[in-house]
Amino acid sequence: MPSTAEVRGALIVFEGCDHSGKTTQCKKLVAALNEKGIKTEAMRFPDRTTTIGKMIDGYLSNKCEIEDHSVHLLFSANRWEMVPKMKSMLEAGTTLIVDRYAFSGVAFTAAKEGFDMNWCKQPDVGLPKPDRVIYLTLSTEEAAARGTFGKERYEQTEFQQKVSTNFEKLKDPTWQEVEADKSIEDLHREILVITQNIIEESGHKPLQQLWS
Ligand code: NYM
Repeated sequence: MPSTAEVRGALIVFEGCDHSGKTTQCKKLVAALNEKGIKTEAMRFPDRTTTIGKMIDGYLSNKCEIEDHSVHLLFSANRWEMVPKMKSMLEAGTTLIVDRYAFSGVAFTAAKEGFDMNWCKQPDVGLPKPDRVIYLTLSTEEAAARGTFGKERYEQTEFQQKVSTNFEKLKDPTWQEVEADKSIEDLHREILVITQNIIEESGHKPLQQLWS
């Protein structure tokens, strides 16, 4: 069990549509922060390594069907199962860089027919609240032109447009919107400055609860 540090780590979440560059940026950021001596770990949701995550992986890669409400709850359960680990790492002073979180959960499920955003939020109420959401924006056309779009479930332009609209509805003034339409290095430099500020600001503030 890691011990409690004087200054807690920051909880920083990356959100955005598929292929907006989140994963690349998260990896580079974790490496850069550690190089600067800021203890940092990467996390991602869904975490496909757990029992629940393996079910989600089967669903996303179209190997199995899961009813829409049920899979929404599985995505949420996949976050809750990580909460004890997240809390103990944050308390031990480790900053967490998280690739997707509950906002993806809501934005993707609410893009399906017959889903209400408020219903979608409920299972994630009370999760650790991110100190900042870094929201990478990119036009759906640009995202579609980047790589293997269309391989997994949800990777269709029309669906992604609905997801984008939902992210816009979820966004609040604590989100930091960053235009992702630039080179990997330029975007990285911009994000590194932003995150160092967040880490400094968050260390002495208590961790809050999401949507409660
Ligand atoms: N996704 C992700 C959801 O539908 N609900 C969630 O709660 C989360 C965290 O899974 N298309 C979707 C968004 C992505 C897909 O994500 C897999 P990734 O980052 O490509 O592994």
